Amino acid sequence: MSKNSISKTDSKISNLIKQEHVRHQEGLDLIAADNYASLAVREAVGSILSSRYAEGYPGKRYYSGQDFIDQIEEIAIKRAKKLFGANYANVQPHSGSQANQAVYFALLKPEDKVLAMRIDQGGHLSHGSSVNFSGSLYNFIFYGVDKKTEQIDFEQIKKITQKEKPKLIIAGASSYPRQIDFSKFSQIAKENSAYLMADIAHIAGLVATGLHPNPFPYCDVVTMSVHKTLRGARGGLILSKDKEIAEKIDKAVFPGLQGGPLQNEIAGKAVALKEAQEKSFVQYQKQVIKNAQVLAKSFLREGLNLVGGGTDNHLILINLTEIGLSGKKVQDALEQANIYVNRNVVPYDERSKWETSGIRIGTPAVTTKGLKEKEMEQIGSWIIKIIQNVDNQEIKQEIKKEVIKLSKKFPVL
Ligand code: DSN
Repeated sequence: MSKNSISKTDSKISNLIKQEHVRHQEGLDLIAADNYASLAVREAVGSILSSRYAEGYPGKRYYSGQDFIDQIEEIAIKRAKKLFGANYANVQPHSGSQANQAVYFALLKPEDKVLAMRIDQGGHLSHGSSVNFSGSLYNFIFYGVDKKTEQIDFEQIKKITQKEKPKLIIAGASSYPRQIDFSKFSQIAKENSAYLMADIAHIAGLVATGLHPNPFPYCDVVTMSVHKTLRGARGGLILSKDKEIAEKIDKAVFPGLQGGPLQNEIAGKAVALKEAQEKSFVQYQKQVIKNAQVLAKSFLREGLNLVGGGTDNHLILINLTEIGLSGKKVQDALEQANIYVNRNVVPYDERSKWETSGIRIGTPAVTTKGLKEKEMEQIGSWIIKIIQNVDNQEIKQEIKKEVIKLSKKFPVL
């Protein structure tokens, strides 16, 4: 086996990694699901653990030599429980989507009814989309947001739940800019004997620091991905408060759905969960919200239409319908100026999911880089200028130069 580093053994891949790094040094990643994990997290992920197999759980593995692997997983579990106030944690899911899959596999039978947020109203692919395993295997029905306020419509949820009696209700979203009231969901779930699951993938960092209400004690199960606002290694996490549910979930993750857990990612999750308990992490999350609110205000000042009227969290969804531009058009125009966002459907969108009528903008990654209110004002004005001059190459090139200058002042590791 070669002992040389990647730059010597595989120059193609090595160069592409370097170019991706330069792209981040010279650009602004405003994709709401993105973030930059710390060097410590990345060291854990790139460690010798990436080559290990460890099917099973701590103390009950199918291979020998698991002393240290067990200790790492136990630490990750302990930290996850402490941070979110849960009684049980499974840190093995390879992703947030697989965490959701495991909960469905544990609590449902094929064809069982599940109530979730519709994808065009803010929900997620794994919450019953017809093109996803969830929508194929289970009988998903949907709630949405109120047409006027664009906030979760609890009256609608109550009515649908009473009529349809779903076995599971999902509270959670991937493009919802407002706080989620888990207590209201819980009341409806309890009255109708449904399980309640919160998918906090996007807001996990805010929940961990008390800047968004905690789904516990209201929910039976909580899923998340660890690498968004929580700023950890890539992967998923499942928390629960009930022993019986936790045992079902453990069986669903392994041997139900996954084989060998990614122990390197579990070590990365453990490191991130420690970082999330530090005071500086609370400051970071506060800045994530402040930065999103500064951006939101700058858009509102220019008369842009924001879904839900603004933001309480790390993301903003601009509805471009009145301007007559598609999300794709604006996403591509911003990319030409090294500003990265993703196009997103908006409530009651008439465009396809490929084109969309919205763009989703998030602040976790740029906040990790160290950008604050002043820079967000500047970025807001660039985004507005590009939306107003979407086909003007000269303006986009001018802004690109400014973006590179700004971005270089805030290097990423
Ligand atoms: N891909 C993530 C997002 O963009 O929200 C969801 O899994």
